[in-house]
Amino acid sequence: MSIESIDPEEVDAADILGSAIERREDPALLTGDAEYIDDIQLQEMIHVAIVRSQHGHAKLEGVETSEAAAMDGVVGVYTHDDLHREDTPGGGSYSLPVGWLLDSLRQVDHPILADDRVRYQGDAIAVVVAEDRYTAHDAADAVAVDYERLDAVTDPAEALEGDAALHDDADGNVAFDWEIGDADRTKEAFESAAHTASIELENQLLIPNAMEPRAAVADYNPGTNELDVFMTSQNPHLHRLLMSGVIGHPEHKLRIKAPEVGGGFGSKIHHYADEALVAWVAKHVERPVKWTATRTETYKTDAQGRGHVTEADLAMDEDGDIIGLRVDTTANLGAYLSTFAPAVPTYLYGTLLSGQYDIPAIHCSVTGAFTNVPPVDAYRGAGRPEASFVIERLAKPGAEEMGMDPAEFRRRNFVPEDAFPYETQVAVVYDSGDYEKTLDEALEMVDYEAFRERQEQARAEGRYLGIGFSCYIEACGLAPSELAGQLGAQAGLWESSLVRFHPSGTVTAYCGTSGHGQGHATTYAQIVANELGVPYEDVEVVEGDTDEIPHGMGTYGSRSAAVGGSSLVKSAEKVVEKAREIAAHQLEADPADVEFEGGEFRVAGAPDRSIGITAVAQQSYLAHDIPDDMEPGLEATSFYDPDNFVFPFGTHVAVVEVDPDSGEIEFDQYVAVDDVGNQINPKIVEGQVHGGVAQGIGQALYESAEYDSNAQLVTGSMQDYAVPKAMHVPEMDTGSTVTESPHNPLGVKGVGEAGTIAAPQAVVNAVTDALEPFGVDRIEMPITAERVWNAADGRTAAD
Ligand code: MCN
Repeated sequence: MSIESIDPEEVDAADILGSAIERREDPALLTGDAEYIDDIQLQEMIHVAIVRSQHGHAKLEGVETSEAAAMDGVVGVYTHDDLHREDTPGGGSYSLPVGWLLDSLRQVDHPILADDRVRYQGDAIAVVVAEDRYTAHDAADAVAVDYERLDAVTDPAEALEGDAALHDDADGNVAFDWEIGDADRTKEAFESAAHTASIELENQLLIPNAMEPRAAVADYNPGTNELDVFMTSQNPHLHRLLMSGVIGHPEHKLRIKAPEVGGGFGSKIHHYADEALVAWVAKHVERPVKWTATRTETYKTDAQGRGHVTEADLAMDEDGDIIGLRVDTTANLGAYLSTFAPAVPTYLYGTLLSGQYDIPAIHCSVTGAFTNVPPVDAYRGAGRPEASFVIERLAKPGAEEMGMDPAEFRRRNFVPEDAFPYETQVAVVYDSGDYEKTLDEALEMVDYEAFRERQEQARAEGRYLGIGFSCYIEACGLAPSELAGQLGAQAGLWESSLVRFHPSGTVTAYCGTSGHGQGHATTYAQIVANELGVPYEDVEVVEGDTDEIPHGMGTYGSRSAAVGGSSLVKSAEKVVEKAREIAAHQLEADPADVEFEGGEFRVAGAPDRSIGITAVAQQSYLAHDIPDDMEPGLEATSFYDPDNFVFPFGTHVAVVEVDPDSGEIEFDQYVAVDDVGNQINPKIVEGQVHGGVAQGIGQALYESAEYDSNAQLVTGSMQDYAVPKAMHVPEMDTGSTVTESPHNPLGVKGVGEAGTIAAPQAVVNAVTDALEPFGVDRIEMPITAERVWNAADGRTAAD
């Protein structure tokens, strides 16, 4: 079941919002006409290669650059001492910033180029600049680094035992201790519980896999002191702010532009050392500079995701009502604190542990651990998949403990439909929801009644079918600034836009988000065309360039529709209000009597007295027939800062068949019913769910960043790190319900991370359900054939 996309010309203007029109960005992406960072060619451009640590943890005894520097075509070789000098702008610190602060956070220095110690394989040591990329890489190989190896640790729980101390300022490798909820109340709940269920989980480290590796082109003009940086960014304005501080260049003389970046999945939100280094080099050598990471380099240095080790317990009363949840997590933060890292396993995790359930007592404690892996930060879902994984994995043994059907156990514990807005015990207020509705639709789509019979029959034939549920919730539409401020964020979380009519009547909509695959050029044009009543084709969308767009907070946390889209509505409304005054002036009516619909202003009660908004736009620039006190032109800027997150939700159900002999897992069905509020474009929503589920299945069955005992990455290429291919991803049956968010003008909730948040536990629950006759209740992700085989090996099916 898949939604057909529609040619926008076949859609009535009045129906453009909510139509499944084709993505306008696809032709360029599919024909090679789109411009990525690596396509950028500038005159006199030179190339950078970064010398990286070969070891997971080592002291630097010496870095010998003379041979590399003497090679033909090498422009320069720079190490820590060249960058981090007292007389360099920025005071020579060049430490990378951390945007979110926690009370107990141990701030550690993160130099752009390592000083006397490297803390993960891939830590940057030196930068080589050469006339071409090949020479740069050859010269990088010629830099001789003298290492003294140190003990390394990659497992966060082991790191806390004090192995391999990473930072002088972080005793026992503890980055922070954090808790949320009510410990006493939760203790009492467990003391009074009639039943409990427990689980131990690992949520493995994942490597994001964007199509274009991280890359940057920097161009400095010494005459104007202007520094242009084209880079794989999800977050140009914030990167401009942070980079200006890191390299000491004035923010207003720094331009960050993100053309097509090949996706990001969160990995391009953070401020990395490498892009700042490229900017520094361009300024230092006064020539345009390009750096494109090799695939292996991105595997070793992109911020990774997840990395949790968790113990969790559920307390129930005698009827099966959940009365308490206790969670204890150790989170891997990698070698240094990445920009948003402290927020991910805390505020984006602990606050979502209540899931779709009405749980009266919750307590969660999290310890962040430094380890010898790259910094760990946001990866699609960022904290919310980990939370959903805990509660939805726990719901299975919870139901079993009660002898209840897993769907019914969930249903009886759902936050009821009439309880919204619902304040959880972990500090968030769910905006709206109807959890039974998505469950019911999913049960129908999967034909649950027939399934248990099918399962019985299959078992009798020696075939093992399993069903897994995931009733997920997430918080997205990342804003509001007030809340972010309370949580220690060092930036606001509003979004800003500018809607501009040109004199000919066409429109450009500028938005501070920075789409990188989500179809914003299409959906934003739908929003603006609908608000202004102009043809969809006449609206152009511009994102991702700090020189063109006044302000912005970027794209992550599935915020663009709810926050960016709402900002566009607000700007468009301001445009309409100004246009109404011009129309009233021209129609010789009171603005209060002028109605606006479908792009036409009409005098109430006199439908023949009307003028279209494009004609008004033209008049606004001619400026000789507008109200006296009015400035010419027709455009408006707005900042939109909502009251709350939005809370999309849904039910995903996986049905798998597991062969305990070969360990193979095959999908029988995958049903996804998501509620993302009103849908601007159902085809794009479906595409986002498909992509997200594929990544979630990737985590459940295939992907893992694996390190050896020396912290060497052993899954450092696409041959070893198993990103699922099309044949690994099942046909999905997608459905949806609509529960509007009450607090944004579009009534939308985000969808960009929904599938990734929902899928892993649906699959793992399905596999454990299939293996239930073998007594298997725990199996770690990725569930490889070997793991299945080992789990079931030697056991006999009870039936
Ligand atoms: N949309 C809609 N109706 C809704 C909600 C959203 O039509 N009710 C549309 C939006 O207008 C937008 C798209 O769906 O075109 C996604 O919107 P939203 O959920 O607001 O998410 P963002 O645009 O902010 O995207 C961020 C999100 C995240 S956090 C990750 S990670 C992610 C993702 O999007 N990375 C992606 N999807 C990705 N898709 C691609 N192709 N590549 C990535 O790197």
